[in-house]
Amino acid sequence: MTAFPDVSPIAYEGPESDNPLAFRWYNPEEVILGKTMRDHLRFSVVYWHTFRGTGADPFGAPTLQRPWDDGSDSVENAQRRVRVAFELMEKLGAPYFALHDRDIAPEGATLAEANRHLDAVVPVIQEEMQRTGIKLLWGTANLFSHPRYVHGAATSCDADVFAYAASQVKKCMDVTVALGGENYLFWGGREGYQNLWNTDMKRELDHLARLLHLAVDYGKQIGFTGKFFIEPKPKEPTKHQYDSDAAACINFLRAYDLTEPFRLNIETNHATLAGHEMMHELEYAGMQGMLGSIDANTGDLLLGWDTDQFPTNVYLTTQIMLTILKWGGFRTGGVNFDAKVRRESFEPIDLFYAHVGGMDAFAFGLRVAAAMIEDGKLGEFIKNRYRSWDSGIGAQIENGSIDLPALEQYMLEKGEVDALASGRQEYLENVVNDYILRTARR
Ligand code: XUL
Ligand code: CO
Repeated sequence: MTAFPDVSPIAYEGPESDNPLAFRWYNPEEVILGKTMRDHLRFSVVYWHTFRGTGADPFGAPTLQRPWDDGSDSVENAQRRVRVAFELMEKLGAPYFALHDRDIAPEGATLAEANRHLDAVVPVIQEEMQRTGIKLLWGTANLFSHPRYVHGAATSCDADVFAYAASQVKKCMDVTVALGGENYLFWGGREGYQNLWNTDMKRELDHLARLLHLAVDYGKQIGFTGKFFIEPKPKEPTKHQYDSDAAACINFLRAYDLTEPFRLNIETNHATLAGHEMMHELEYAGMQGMLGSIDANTGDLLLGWDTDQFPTNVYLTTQIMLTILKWGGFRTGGVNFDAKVRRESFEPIDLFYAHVGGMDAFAFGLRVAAAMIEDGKLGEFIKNRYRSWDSGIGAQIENGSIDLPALEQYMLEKGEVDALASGRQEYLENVVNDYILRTARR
């Protein structure tokens, strides 16, 4: 069976290609800054949007044509979907994928039944992973779709809901380990609140931390050696998500002694919803040593919700790759396309256009970022801007060898600060455009 008979494996054809199903910039074997593009980017396809998305929205019915999917909740349908998923990922040359437990197998009437469904699908995934060499970037439990999670999962007011969520996490960690998953993720889908009149925030956050500690402890028991991720998002579905942005997540992890096992998975559209640029979120996580992975997508600035569009903006991907390289590149993380084709793009082939475009946009961004780093002009500018800290009074302040009276004495003698230099923002934005345009012309 083939779901995409007309699609051959996507090949690198270079910038001059006009084949819509070829890479212009992503050349997996090409070495950039000492590493292959494949190893820099570690592309990952998500099971949920790509194989479970239907195109339904609050105003309309499903639109996406998925001829291999009979729309049923049967285990056979789930197993067939696995074969299609691996055909797509193999043809894309994506080395990784990511999943929720409920993406790969149907929910059950009881926890035991849901677990049995997983046990029936996981061997098919294992078989396809072996056949293709594609690996699992991370697994996560869906603790937000089922009505039992209406008041939250770990942060529910009902202790049985916590117990159910914890059981789901346990099983999903078992599945992740069985599939050799490199990380395990928590996105706090309904971990937040709508109204403080009915909410004990302190107790809810204590419970959230309790679940994460239970997962870390269980990971040790079952030999999970990967990283745990949490994924910041400020709103949607709840008005106030607890994991609202990188700074809030890091503060939470630090407050509950979880910074060692955890890193952040930063998503572009979530950064936008938090009122930050993606580059800001990455820089903040990076400087704290907490940058783990990214969910690659983009929002629409004219829409205030999580549209999860595929990223095509090379200015954005340049900023992302520059910041990721700055903080040492991906270790266990990768570029995970948490993105969906829009409901108007309903043919199966649109899944290929979307991923090829996203992969190429990131490959292009990597090339620009590498040029910026190799040339060093931008780095030099920042270094030079802070040169007053490298010696004299600046160095004394930084190394803590001067107190307030001594600082006052210094300034009393000097009288006023020396002339300041321009921030040169427009000049620098022009330099960035030069790097992008030169990379495109190369
Ligand atoms: C939701 C979101 C999730 C997580 C995994 O906005 O990004 O798909 O990435 O639960
Ligand atoms: Co995400």
